[in-house]
Amino acid sequence: MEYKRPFGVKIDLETGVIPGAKRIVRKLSDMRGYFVDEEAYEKLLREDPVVYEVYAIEQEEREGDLNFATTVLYPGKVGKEFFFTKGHYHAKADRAEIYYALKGKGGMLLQTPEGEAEWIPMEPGTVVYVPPYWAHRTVNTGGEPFVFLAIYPADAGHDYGSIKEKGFSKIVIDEGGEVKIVDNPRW
Ligand code: M6P
Ligand code: ZN
Repeated sequence: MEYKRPFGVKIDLETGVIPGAKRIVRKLSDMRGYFVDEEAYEKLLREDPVVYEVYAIEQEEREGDLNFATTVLYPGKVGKEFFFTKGHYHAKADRAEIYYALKGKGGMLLQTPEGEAEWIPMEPGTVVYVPPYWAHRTVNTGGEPFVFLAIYPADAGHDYGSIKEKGFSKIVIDEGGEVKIVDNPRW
């Protein structure tokens, strides 16, 4: 049998960069319709900031194998809403995932297909278990880049559809300097 070769890579803990990884950049213009305050979105779009970058080491989509990726989620807000990742279910919905926070401050919004939401705060050292079937989105609630590692089954895939349409049942906002998890008015 032909074995795959093992390897080690070193994550730059300051920047989140994984050498040799595939880099994906998500700018504000890639996230039209995701934020609640459309006026604030259009205004900030003139600058079109990078919202997050992903550095992914991925294998062929095969059961039993693992992918991993760092995400560098920049600080910022659209109106009151903190910058976040798009968020997704897994295409193979029963696949779980592990996140490990490396730098900065934020949290994860998770949601069942029925719309039951959970908020897990994250700081360096926090490990989050994403159970099968839960959609997941990370949010930067701090003033510096929020960097974390994610490890997920190689055949999990991404299902963005329903999150792109409806979002999560909760949103994460800055209310007078405090982080608040409130009902999504568009849900
Ligand atoms: C983590 C992993 C990736 C995911 C990325 C960005 O690194 O969960 O699979 O792609 O976050 O999140 P999204 O795909 O929702 O934009
Ligand atoms: Zn995932």
